[in-house]
Amino acid sequence: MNIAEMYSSLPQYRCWLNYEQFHDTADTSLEPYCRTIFVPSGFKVLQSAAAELSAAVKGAFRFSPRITERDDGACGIVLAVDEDSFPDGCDAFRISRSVDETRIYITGANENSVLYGAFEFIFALGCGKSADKIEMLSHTPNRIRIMQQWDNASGDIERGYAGNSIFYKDGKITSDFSRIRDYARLLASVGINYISLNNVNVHETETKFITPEYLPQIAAIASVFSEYGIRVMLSINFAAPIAVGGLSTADPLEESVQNWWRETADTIWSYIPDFGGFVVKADSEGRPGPYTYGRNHVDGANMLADAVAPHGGIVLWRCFVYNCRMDWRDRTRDRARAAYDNFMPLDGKFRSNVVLQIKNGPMDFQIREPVTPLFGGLEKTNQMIEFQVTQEYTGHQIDLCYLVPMWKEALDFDTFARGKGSRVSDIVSGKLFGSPLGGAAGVSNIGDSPAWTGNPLAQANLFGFGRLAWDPARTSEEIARSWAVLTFGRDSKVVETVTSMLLRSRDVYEHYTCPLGIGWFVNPQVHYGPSVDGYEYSCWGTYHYADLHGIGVDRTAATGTGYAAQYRQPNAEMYEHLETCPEELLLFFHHVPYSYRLKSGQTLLQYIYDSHFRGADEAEELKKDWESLRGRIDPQIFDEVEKRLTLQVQDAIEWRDVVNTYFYRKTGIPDEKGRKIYP
Ligand code: GCV
Repeated sequence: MNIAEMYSSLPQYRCWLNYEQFHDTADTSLEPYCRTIFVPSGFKVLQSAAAELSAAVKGAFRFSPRITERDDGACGIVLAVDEDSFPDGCDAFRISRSVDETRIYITGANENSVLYGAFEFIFALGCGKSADKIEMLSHTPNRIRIMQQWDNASGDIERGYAGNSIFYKDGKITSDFSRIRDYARLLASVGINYISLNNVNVHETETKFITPEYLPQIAAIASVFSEYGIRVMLSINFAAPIAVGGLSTADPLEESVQNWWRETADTIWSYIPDFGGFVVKADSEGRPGPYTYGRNHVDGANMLADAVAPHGGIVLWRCFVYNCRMDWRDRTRDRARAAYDNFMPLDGKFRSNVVLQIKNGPMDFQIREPVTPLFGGLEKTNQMIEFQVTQEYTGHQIDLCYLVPMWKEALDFDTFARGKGSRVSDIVSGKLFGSPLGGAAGVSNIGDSPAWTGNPLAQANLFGFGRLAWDPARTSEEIARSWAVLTFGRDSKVVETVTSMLLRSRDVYEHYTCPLGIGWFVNPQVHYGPSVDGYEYSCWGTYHYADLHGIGVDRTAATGTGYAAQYRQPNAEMYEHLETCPEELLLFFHHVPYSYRLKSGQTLLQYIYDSHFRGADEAEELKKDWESLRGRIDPQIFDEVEKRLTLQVQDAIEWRDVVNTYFYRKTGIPDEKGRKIYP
């Protein structure tokens, strides 16, 4: 028995494609259309669309539709590519009904788009939409919507909180593709069109993935994804010409190195004709890169871009480049400045098939950070935004933390790069500056746990990443609600409770962890649980500078590190001054005395105490809300979530007490409300 067969009866494994329960939700007005699916033969992605529709119909109406390519005039669903109706070249689909109401047409700009349309129809079925409300037109502004695995060949996943890799075990690539197929279905259902298969930290074995030793197996995985319109990419080791090529250098300006990469690209594409290209972490956290040879990121990225260009490949070059050997004693240095300082001078110099992949914030996926000023800075370079779906600093998929609201904030952020309304979403889509390529990358949160994401509620983040990458205008609430309906069915108490839990969860997590944008109060390395000074005297550039008077990092131009001045006006001015800086980011930009009065009238210190008491209480409320659903949810899902919420409540209490005690000890000032703070 393969893994998919083993797990396929579990609702937690089926996620939001739990067609069994569509029986309770589907509207009967759609039933006549579902009897026949018309689909031209010979197109593999269209065949996947038909197969998926068929499975959903079976769940909804308990019959299997007839699938045919011959139009015999019967009532049915027609799947068809119609390039002419979608001229802008982006993925787009339309669902429409014929005037005589005998046909539902799902048409798309290309095969992939028809598949996305089919899934949208399936979602409509699952959400109980009726035939007269089925029509819609949807297109994405983002050409690249990529899921990135941080999976290692060993089977471990860097920052993975849902078990081991579904791709690798003990240095070997799996030969059971059943689960990979189901992953491809999940990803395609939310519009993902690329996947990178290995960790950006590329170790010895994965360095060889680009060689004939591993390419047949990578190609086998790629062909599964390709049936769902997803192109495979690989993270590469910049020093591969030395490590596997036997050259003495990886200098990007050396002809031998350029030739090696060109030949390597030719070889890869001979195995995988729709290969996507490379993801590169270079000169970052000890990874090799062009700096070793006195070259810069343009030299490195363009060399790879030239190698993959003849095959239509792209290079996603990460901007997570900073000095990780800093001296905590030196308060003039600031890690937050690094991406901008490193990449702004290179604007306009990258090839057109290079995309700079930029983390949403300037530090590293904290629960609250400003948006990186590189968005709005760069004007002549393809850019995409990187979000961390896996919950490294946001609760390890133990704590509930629905991340879509945070991602929305980043995408909606106004950079003022072309005046008011210059949103990040329009920069990464390419619209604002007319860049040909862009989009969003998500670091995957799945592993081999039965629920994929360990915590079944963390599936909402996987679903949400795709839905937002396809359409950044969707709201956090509509994404949460539709996920809840598709996952749990239409019991309105369940849907309302789960939606509300998801929407509150990011604030709850922030309340009991790191206040007002300061970040980094976590235990080093593991990045879970409180340790206020855990990173304070380290080399990582992650300081809060708390003393007996105040806390926060002065990043102003006037007296601090100057980071605030990396933004365009009026943002730079807004962040520069304590009075105009958004309060949720106060400690990111300013060193603030504990006695400083916030807009609410509370002192900063009292805010820290209050938010931590509040956060711990709110965690308990989340748990109570979940308990109220006992008996209304699949028991395994219920238990998996309950188990984690119990831990979350304990952890929130630990956070509350550690953080409050820390500041009480620093200041000697008690809580105004007389609550228990341990001395
Ligand atoms: C893949 C953070 C994480 C690392 C990760 C790195 C990155 O520093 O802690 O595990 O490495 O980000 O994004 O490259």
